[in-house]
Amino acid sequence: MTFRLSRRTAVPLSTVAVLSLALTACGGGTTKESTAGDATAAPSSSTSAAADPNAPLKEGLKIAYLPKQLNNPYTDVEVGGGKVAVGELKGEYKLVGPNDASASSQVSYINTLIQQQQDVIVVAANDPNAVCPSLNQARKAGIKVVTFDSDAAKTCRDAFINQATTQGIGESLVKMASELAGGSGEIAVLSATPNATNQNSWIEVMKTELAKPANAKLKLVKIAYGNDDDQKSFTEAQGLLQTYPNLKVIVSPTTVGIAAASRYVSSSNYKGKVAITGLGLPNQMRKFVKDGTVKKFALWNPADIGYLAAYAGGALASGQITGAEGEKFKAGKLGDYTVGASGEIVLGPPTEFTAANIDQFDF
Ligand code: RAM
Repeated sequence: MTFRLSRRTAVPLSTVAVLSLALTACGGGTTKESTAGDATAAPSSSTSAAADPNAPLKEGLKIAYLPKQLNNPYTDVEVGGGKVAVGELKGEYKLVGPNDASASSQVSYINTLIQQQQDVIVVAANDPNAVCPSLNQARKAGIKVVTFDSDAAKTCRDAFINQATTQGIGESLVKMASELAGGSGEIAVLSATPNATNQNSWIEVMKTELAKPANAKLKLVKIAYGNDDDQKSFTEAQGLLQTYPNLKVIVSPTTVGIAAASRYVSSSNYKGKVAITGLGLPNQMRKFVKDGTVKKFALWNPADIGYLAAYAGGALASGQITGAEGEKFKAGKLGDYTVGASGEIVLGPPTEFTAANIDQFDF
């Protein structure tokens, strides 16, 4: 497993507040997946042909990106990195996807990508199981499937690019919430969609962390879902504050949710009384950090996830790796990576953003 700092802008390491995370669960992956809907399971990567680390990287690979949804600023950054990497690989880049992150919204796109005989599909699953039959059809047709950002069930992809360890992200969300709540009081989660593999796996870790004696005075009163829709997230944040007058912190592990909640709080009487934290894009959150609504939040560089996914896809399609644990490949400017347990490839630790460092980031 290789850890890399997920920054795009070159700033001295000393100026970056890298979260100190207990990076213990590299193979942790998702917790909400099952093998349901997996009747067409393709053979697992570990039983495929042996990897040849010296195989030349193929040129002209057709690498298609299917993010959770197109109209999300996070997606733009993510696939932007992918496009750069596909260019470096001398491949053919394609981007398709739905405008909402609902569970079954991606299936028709996968079927079209199969017909188009793409070499690699890079997908952020809106539901771990809904995409499985089509993804396994793709794999049977010889297409390599790389999940990124939000995993599918492990039986229907060759590798998963995780932005950071699931354990580390969940722990950091609780740590930030605890700090902002002063160690006690009510907190609420404003998540993305109820089916999102990534958010659900982080929330599971949060629950485990909150059950520990050290967090006994923190009470999770509600998990609300804004569906990664700006307006719904705004309304849900408003509802949380009205329903729970003693709420101290809203933790939003989605860039859409944290921005909407911050916008609501920044222009309400709750400003300065209720803290917002979670996972956000520095460019979206800067104004809320500057106006004092938000003290701290975290993220990785989404461009690096898209970039790493292209190189992993290229390595898979070229036979350099099969997705089995321990295989190594090169990911351009990001350096060397090793496939972890269950085909998981971890980008690196997230970065914590505060007023002190936010201006050093431009994404
Ligand atoms: C939103 C999406 C995405 C997630 C980020 C943090 O943009 O839900 O999947 O990784 O937030």
